[in-house]
Amino acid sequence: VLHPLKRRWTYWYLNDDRQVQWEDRLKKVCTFETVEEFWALYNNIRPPSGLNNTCDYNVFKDNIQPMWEVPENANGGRWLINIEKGTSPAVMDLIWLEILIAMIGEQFGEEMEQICGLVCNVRNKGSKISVWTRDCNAEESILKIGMVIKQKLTSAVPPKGVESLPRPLVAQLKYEDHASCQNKSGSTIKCKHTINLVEP
Ligand code: M7G
Repeated sequence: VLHPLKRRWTYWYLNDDRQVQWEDRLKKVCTFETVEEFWALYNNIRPPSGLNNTCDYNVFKDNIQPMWEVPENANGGRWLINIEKGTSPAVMDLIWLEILIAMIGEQFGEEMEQICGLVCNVRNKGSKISVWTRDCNAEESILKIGMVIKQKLTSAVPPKGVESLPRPLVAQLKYEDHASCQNKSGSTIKCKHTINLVEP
């Protein structure tokens, strides 16, 4: 018996071929709509920590392409988790899997409508994991989504073979809109919301 997910999702890979345009580096890996199809895929591909520098993974709702230009993302933004350089690979992979399972398992409740997908940018300078949402002005939804991410990162259980994890897994989540990421001049991205996972 297969266990259907509420919706179909598509897993994408951005390769590290810097000779070609960004759009041409982006490839669909697979579309899945059952729990079993998800694990069959997940267990057969490298975790984010196994990707080369400059590669990305994206898992998006089946009808949404993982790029700024499409209407579902044009006015959107992202909850961003900065994975500091030097973070253990197990921590990055766990953050990715926790949020991925929360997303395809519909753990964001009514705010699922705001969610477009999940991205991991693997970068030597520090990787990034982000949840892309549809409307960067939907304050209430954005904050609810942020609180679910916070809760997932607080309760994540280490996988077998990983004895100890930093608690919390990361210190902070930041929400920023895609428009200001695209026009970034230096490091002046305005961050619209912040959630701290550690008490100051
Ligand atoms: P990034 O991968 O988001 O962050 O953007 P990074 O600076 O940490 O690598 C890097 C570059 O990839 C951007 O400056 C764009 O040239 C290209 N790029 C990234 N995204 C998400 C898009 C997109 O959605 N559409 C297009 N056309 N280019 C993108």
